[in-house]
Amino acid sequence: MTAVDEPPVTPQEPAQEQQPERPIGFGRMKRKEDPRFVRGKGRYVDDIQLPGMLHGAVLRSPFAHARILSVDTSAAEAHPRVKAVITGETLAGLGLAWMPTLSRDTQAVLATDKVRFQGQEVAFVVAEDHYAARDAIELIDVEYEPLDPVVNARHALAAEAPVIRDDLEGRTDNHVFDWEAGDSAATEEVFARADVVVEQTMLYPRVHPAPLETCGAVASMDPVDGKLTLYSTTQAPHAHRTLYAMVAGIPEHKIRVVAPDIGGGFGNKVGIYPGYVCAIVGSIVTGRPVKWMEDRSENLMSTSFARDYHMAGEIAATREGKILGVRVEVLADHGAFNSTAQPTKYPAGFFHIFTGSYDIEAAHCRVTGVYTNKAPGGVAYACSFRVTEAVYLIERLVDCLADELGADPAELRMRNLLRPEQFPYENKTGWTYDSGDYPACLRKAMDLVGYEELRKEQNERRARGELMGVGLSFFTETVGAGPRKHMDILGLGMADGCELRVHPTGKAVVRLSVQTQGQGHETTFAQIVAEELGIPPEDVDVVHGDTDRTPFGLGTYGSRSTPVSGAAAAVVARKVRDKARIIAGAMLEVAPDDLAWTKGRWSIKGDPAMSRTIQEIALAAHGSLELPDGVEGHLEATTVYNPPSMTYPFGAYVCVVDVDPGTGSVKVRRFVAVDDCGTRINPMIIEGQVHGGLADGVGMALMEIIGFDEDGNCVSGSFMDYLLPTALEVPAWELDHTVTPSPHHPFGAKGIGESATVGSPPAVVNAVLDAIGVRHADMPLTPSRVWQALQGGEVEAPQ
Ligand code: MCN
Ligand code: CUN
Repeated sequence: MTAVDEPPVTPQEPAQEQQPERPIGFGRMKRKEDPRFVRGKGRYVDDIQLPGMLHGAVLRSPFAHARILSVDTSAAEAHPRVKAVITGETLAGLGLAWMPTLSRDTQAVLATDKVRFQGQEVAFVVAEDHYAARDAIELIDVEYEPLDPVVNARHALAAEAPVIRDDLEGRTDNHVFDWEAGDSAATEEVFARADVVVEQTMLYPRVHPAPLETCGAVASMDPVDGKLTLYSTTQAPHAHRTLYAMVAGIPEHKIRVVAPDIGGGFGNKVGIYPGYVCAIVGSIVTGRPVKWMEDRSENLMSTSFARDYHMAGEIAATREGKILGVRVEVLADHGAFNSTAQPTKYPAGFFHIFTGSYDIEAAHCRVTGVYTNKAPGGVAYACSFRVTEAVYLIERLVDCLADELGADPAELRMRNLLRPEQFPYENKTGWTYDSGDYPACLRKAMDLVGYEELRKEQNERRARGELMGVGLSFFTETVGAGPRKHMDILGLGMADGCELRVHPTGKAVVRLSVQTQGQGHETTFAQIVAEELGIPPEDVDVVHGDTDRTPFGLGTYGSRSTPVSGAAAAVVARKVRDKARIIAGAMLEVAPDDLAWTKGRWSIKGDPAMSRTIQEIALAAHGSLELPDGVEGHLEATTVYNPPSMTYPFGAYVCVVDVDPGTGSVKVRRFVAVDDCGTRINPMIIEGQVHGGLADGVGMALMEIIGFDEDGNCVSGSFMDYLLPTALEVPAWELDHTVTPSPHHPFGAKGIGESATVGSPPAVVNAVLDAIGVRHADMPLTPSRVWQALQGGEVEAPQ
């Protein structure tokens, strides 16, 4: 395995960079974790087998809204292989029937009074094996009194709507929160003097992260020492541990949360689900380990969905196409419990980045959250906390404006993009974008796709009655939450610890608070340390996903690992390097100031032959060398990195589609993506992240929706109904990049994990609408919806 930067291996990888990629540590290194994955030797939660382990299954509500009249568990309890049946009543006795959510609401662990969405957890059976547990939940007799459900966010706010959260004291409606950002008076003023105002309502439908591995846990409470070990599918082991301690009253040092290999998270594994809590309670009451793994339908129907944002947007501009203002009213459907995961101050996540990448005079947004009889969760699915919705809004509005003005959408964007000299740029909702050269990025994408020729081709095809479309999107993301003074989740500040220890033989171990779900942290974090210490990345072991073995931190989501924890890894390595300098000074009998660093060694200034490598220094640090006063032996350091600000990756995407006028089916012919995530650690991993995100975008734009019928039945509970894109639906991606380092990150990196999911849906939608000459139709643009739009009729709104 080498860490050298290989020459470009695909035509997509350009020969020249704005900044040359660094030769060691940073580079196109093969993933250290893959040898175990490609051999089927990954160790996932469901692979864990503990002696005496029992199996749990959840009984779920068939109704979207119903009162629970009685729960009879006697037949299930009589099942010979059943060890325990837990109901809401059992939990109420322990004070555990309700748990706090990440948004400071409460969520029923097991329903006691009412069920509030189809698939809600009602009872939990623990049995000798998985099949017996499943059989026994069928034996539980629950008497329900069905109530009217509300699945439409607008209806939920009507005066006559049934009150879903009557458990909350004094609650007489389904309103969750109101939140606004920007300056409404200034926005009104620019709208009043604008030549053109375009309005467009749009729905970003409810979708699902749908990770390959569903959610699950193995809970093991040791009845002797009172220590709970929880193996679980979590993206945030430390935050989960603290929450379990707070909720269950188990002392925090007696809880160990382990996230072993995770088969994809995509945001689905940020929150705490009732199943985890039930597994813990099951282990406490039986005195044996309990495993709970949900199946695919349970995952799709009851765990953290994403989006469900009803947006009424307006854009104001001059006749010449200078954008003046944007405003938007949003109705945010949060389902039955407000359990979205985002920093406390921001109930609408980072939606306030809806001014996008443009130089706009004024902007204002208002977001209203509502309860509906649908599964709770929200935000998740590679979203950067609602940046997905914000980017979709602005990128659709810009295309609507182009349509209104008869302008070319690329030219309109180019004319309004922020210019490089405007950075750092404070947008109209008060967020400071760190760095960027947007026009260069868009130009690169247009050149790569051959924009002008495509427009010519489109005109020729149109003349022949063929439907071809070209769609653009230019996005700016905000990733890397904190700093801790502005950002917390349930009071836990968003900063991340990191520990680095160099062993006597020069091999190192770095311990992280973040956790990979497939992003390749075992490789890229080794590369960061390798780069800073000048040792091979193979010599750096990355430890993560185990609260007993790693320092506290808030975990992986919102593409925060590289901006926050990656920064921590660099900082801690620099601390080690500084300490190594003192020790090298003692070894060479010179003052540390007389030493200069060249990769991997400290040498006497002007006499490079007189030097000590990190490995030599590590051995001496553990040996009998006389150290200066106040300097301790060994070579290690710890840090807690509190990011000064967020990082702002960006990109320009161009999608080319062909639409079949007879069937409305869409073929994505080409997709060009030019991303900028600042300094790049591992280009191969970045490309993998972008490929996955682009596929997500094509899926959401064309296929994916979690839908409901009028009775509140979820009609997308399997992969037969919830369609995911496969290799057949996506083109060979054409990638390129620019590199604009973040000025406040130790080595200039920004996040990349969600960029393509955030940026690609509007490019695909813009392309399809461009092909069919329709101003707007809501996602997913399935063949039937495209066909309806082509017939000129109203396209039925998805539910
Ligand atoms: N990277 C890099 N150079 C940069 C930035 C990132 O080489 N300048 C590398 C990182 O070192 C890391 C990967 O790219 O190995 C992603 O880094 P980052 O952008 O920091 O994102 P996170 O590691 O925090 O991952 C979270 C992000 C999110 S929030 C979702 S959702 C998502 C995504 O990652 N879930 C994923 N990508 C995923 N990819 C896989 N395979 N599985 C998931 O569940
Ligand atoms: Cu929003 S999905 Mo990712 O932040 O875990």
